[in-house]
Amino acid sequence: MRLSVISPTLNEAECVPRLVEALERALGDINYEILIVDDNSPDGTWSIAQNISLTNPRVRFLRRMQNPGLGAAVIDGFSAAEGDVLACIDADLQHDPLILARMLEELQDGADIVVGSRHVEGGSARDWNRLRRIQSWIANKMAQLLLGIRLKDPMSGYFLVWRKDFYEIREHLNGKGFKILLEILSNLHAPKIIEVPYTFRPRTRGQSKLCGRIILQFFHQLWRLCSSNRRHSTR
Ligand SMILES: Nc1nc2c(ncn2[C@@H]2O[C@H](COP(=O)(O)OP(=O)(O)OP(=O)(O)O)[C@@H](O)[C@H]2O)c(=O)[nH]1
Ligand SMILES: [Mg+2]
Repeated sequence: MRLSVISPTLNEAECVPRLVEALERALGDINYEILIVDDNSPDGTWSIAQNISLTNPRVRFLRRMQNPGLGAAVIDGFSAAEGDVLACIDADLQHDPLILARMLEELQDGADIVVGSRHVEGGSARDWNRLRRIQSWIANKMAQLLLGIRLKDPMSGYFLVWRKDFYEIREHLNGKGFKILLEILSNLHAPKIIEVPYTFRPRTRGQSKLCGRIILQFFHQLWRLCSSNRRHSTR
């Protein structure tokens, strides 16, 4: 069983070396590879990843020159991965790598998809301000109600999926949204989902990419997924 850990990056030069170290500590003797999928970041994130890959055979990188965007980067990373299991993790260390081993166990024990969750017991996003909490609550409720997703943290960007399942749905995935997990969940047929709690940490390096344009993209993504679900259910 091989695990591929895919991390999409945009201007995360300071974060990438820390992420690689944290993953190495967390994954111990698990058979894994790390794939940094960078959108040709102006801060040279891809060259930092390239330098690490020269001395660390577990690390690879993709420098994407076209079709920028988080969702498209994850799809390309998953497509280039060699493991049986694909993990998606943010580079900024807000996702705790220490739960990866448990997430992998849950998948091997029968789950189709395992999600790192801030909203199940034991999880939290305690450093969020009031506005971010309200935004997150609204986004969660909309995703749960409009897409019928029974998941406490459907907005998570931290998840594991079997590569064979990704290949089955790959051609139906639209990379235009920021929330690739919603695309995957909307395309898998009645998946068994397990949520593993973790504490979403504050970003200590680099800058957030969450902005008004991304929020608009999210509404567009929800509307698109919701109408395509309706089309399928009325057929
Ligand atoms: N390749 C690629 N990666 C991206 C893009 N946008 C964001 N990312 C990466 O996706 C991950 C999540 O982005 P963040 O900006 O941390 O989003 P967030 O965690 O929802 O927001 P914060 O809590 O404010 O950090 C990070 O590793 C980013 O570098 C993009 O357009 N292309
Ligand atoms: Mg982040």
